[in-house]
Amino acid sequence: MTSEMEGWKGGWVEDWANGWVASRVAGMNRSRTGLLGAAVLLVLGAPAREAGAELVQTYTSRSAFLADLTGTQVTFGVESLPTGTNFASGTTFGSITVSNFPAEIPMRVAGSVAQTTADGSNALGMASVDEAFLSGEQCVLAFSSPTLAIGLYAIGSPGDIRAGDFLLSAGSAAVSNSAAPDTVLADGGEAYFLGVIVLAPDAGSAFSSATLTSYDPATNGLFVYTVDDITLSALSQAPGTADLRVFKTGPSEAELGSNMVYSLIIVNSGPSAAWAVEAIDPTPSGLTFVANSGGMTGAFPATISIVPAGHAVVAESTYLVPSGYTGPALLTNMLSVATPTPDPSPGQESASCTTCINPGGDWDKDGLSNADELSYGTDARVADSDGDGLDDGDEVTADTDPASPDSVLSITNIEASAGTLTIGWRGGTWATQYLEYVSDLTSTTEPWRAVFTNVPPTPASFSVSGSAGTNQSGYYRIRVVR
Ligand SMILES: [Ca+2]
Ligand SMILES: [Ca+2]
Ligand SMILES: [Ca+2]
Ligand SMILES: [Ca+2]
Repeated sequence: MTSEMEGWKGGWVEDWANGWVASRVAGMNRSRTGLLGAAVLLVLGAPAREAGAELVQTYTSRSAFLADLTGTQVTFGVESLPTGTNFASGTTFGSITVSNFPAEIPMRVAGSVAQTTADGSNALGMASVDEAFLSGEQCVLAFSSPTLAIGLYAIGSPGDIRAGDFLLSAGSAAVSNSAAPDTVLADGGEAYFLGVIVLAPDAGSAFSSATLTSYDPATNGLFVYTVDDITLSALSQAPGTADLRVFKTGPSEAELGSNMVYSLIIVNSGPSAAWAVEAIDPTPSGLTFVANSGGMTGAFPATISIVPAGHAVVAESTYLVPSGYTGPALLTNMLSVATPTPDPSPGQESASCTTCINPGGDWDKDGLSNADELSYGTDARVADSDGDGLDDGDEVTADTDPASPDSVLSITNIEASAGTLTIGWRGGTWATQYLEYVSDLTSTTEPWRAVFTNVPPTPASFSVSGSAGTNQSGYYRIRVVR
């Protein structure tokens, strides 16, 4: 640790000799015994992310935080007091009451033009020689009304702050700083942004206080920092509503071994932002998910933290149709969205797209292509879809319904009575039906010959009786031609 402290000190403390912040060594010299122990306790008591925290978005970028904010914003940076003013823990400024730990040392308005951030040159510090908080100390903010968003800067000396030195907790959410500052100020001070926005706010999710904890001096060494640009939003704001609708388009046909690309659009017609929008799009049976791109990345379900009113999320979804595809010929792929934000006009939160796979194939070898099977409503993987004994393709030839067992070409009765033979059959309407006869089924020389021709349109049931050709013993069959 010593070498690291010397590393950042080189040439910099001199530059900052009159600045608002002192070195890590100065911090160590401050007479605050017992702080290290207190700091350890704070670590143990630090709030962790809880289940359900997906309804909270955390930020380490102030611009990203501001972009997601809705509602009235309040920014506080002790600009109302002159630089150098001390004030006691528990002082209220407008809607914010500021407390510090340890409370016996007053807070101080630190200020330097070179430290200017969004709200001016003042910052919140402590009434010590360096006018700053020391690691292990914390700043507690209490709000006069339920709050749904808070963001602030914790500003450290150049090179002094490491990832995890700060933790901002609000309600059930907590966010700690990353290694890189969000912005570097004119004098080299490094500003780490920490922000929390409650998504899909309801009565129980707002918070009334937030705590900035700085901790782990045992690991990270002592450091000092100030607090600035405390931004609150959505004070007492009623939850909004968002009219979401989704669109999905894709190829009408796809071949085995090829990729399919779907276009997905999620539109929020407002009036408010939709929070924590979850896009649900299960991979259809038989397909292999390849990738999402655009406004959604990663596999489904995909969560979009916010869709502002009047905005759309546009993405592309790619799937592979494997060469050994075993799914249905008519493939349906559905996208639906869910958000805790109420929808004033529900009913358009899902959209599906259908595709004929391998339209020219005849997987069940019943004489119907996959595309034809779709048009007839038959199963592309079952030759006799309706189980009536005739394959789908043969039924189409006979002009019977391949999807109905009640419609089939079949001889229904052969009766001999008083020397008269009656032969009845049923079939379709638009195929020419030939009643054919052979006297000896085992003959290799006697051809089947037509003894009666039924010309379309043919009735659903028909019979012949007693004519010369149909009144002889032997074998009969019905042949159809279209
Ligand atoms: Ca077929
Ligand atoms: Ca079939
Ligand atoms: Ca059939
Ligand atoms: Ca049928």
